[in-house]
Amino acid sequence: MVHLFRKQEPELPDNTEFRIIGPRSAGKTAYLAALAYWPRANKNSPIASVTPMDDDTKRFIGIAKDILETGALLAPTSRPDDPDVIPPYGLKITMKSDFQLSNQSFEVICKDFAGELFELLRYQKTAEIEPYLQEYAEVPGLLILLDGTFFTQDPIYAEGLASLKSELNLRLVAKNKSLSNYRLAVVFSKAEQSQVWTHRRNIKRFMRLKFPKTYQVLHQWSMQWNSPINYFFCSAFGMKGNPPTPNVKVTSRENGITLGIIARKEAWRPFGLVAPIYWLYTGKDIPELRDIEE
Ligand SMILES: Nc1nc2c(ncn2[C@@H]2O[C@H](COP(=O)(O)OP(=O)(O)O)[C@@H](O)[C@H]2O)c(=O)[nH]1
Ligand SMILES: [Mg+2]
Repeated sequence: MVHLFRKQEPELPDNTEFRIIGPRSAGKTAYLAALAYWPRANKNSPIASVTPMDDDTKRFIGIAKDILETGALLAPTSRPDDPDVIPPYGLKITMKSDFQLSNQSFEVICKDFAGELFELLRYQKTAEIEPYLQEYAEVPGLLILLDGTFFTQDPIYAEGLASLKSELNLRLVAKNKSLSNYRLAVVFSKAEQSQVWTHRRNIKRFMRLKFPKTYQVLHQWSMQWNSPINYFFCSAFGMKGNPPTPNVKVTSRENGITLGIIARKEAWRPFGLVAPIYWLYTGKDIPELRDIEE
């Protein structure tokens, strides 16, 4: 019996590491911080808990709280020459049993990489970042995090992603890895902001309207590689109250970049953080994990 039951489980890849890539200030550190700290799930959320698996991750949770509550450490994430020195954060994500998801709990490992990498890719300065490119090609998939509020970056995102695609292609082929197994979860951050929130029900339409060049590059990428791609919205801060308003005190909007901290800590509930990760590992898109309310 046990054997039969096991056979029905979709297989998780052996390697449940992923990497986040995205431009500076897209919210990569905030995304990981909110995920690790996991303040308060919606009572209807399938997620029971997110727990750290090691001391580095526990320490990161302490920092995470400061990042999100006080805006501390919003200095750009550093980029050592060797990504091996960056601690991998390990998180165990556990689902509530009543959702009967086939993977009740799973462990993921991720590193917080600097946004500068995206810029260097765009300028095709790849020699400088070779060890990072090797890491991207080692993991089974990437979480591409883009600033959903920064529409004018569309051509820049498109260029960076086009370069990422060709660089990854070279390295996957060199490693004898199949392109068609490589997964891309594309996540638009800051989705509690009204210019994104109004599109929350139709992400493809949002992309066609606001990020058409980016969408074209990503769509062609997945067609050419015949590889899985999926699109998500997320917010490290979430909404508060009824009717819902962004739970963010925007501290500045410098050159189009939205910077902010949590407005009401006791109402803090990020959304959409686990859906892309669950999809990266299982290929399943669970609407409740997207957690977008009316
Ligand atoms: N409104 C809003 N701001 C966010 C969100 N996530 C991050 N930010 C802000 O975006 C800025 C850059 O975030 P950070 O995580 O340092 O970006 P990184 O450079 O990609 O690591 C900070 O001021 C964050 O407070 C979000 O979900 N909503
Ligand atoms: Mg960062």
